[in-house]
Amino acid sequence: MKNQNIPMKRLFTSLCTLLVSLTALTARAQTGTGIDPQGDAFYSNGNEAPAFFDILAASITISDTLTLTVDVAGSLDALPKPPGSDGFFAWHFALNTNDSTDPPGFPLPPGQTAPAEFGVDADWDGTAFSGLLFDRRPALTGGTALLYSIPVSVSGSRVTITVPAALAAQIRAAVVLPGATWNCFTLRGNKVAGNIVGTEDNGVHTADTIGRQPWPQ
Ligand SMILES: [Ca+2]
Repeated sequence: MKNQNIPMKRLFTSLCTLLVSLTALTARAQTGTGIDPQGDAFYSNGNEAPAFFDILAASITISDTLTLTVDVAGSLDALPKPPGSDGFFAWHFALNTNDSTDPPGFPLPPGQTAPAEFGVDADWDGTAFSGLLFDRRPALTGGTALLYSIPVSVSGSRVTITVPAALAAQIRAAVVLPGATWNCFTLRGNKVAGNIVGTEDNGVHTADTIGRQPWPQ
């Protein structure tokens, strides 16, 4: 019996170790979700916005990667060409990781500040979706925002943007609690000299918004 007990003990110990590992993995993912009514998507000029801009829910899940999703009221298949010269549609997340700093500049004009240290976009240019992460923190010390191309996928009426692990680690490290927030909005606009410039003067019109949500923790 003694000889049989030793393998059983080892098996039990291994199972416990596995369970602890799985628990640690599960505990590490944190999700924040915001919901929004249907039928409330209007451009800032008062015109009703398309259903693919009408946000129903948005979420951010933090694990090794950051996963951001937006569910909208209309299909994202066969989207039209955005109006205007070099027009684009965007499903945008603003990540205000530090509520005590407001970086200036991109995607706003030089000198204009906004709370978000990071932005995450899914952009549609009339041909394809692209994912973009921008880190606005360098502008706090006279530098310029860092831009990264990141994966985006679109299925039905859901947009999913993934921030890869190395970049997600930078965002996680930048979070200052309490006060950190995230929010989500949809917009159309025109790119100026290849860049998104977020002012109404440049044809940017927001369509629907989920306001600031507490950082998941
Ligand atoms: Ca901030």
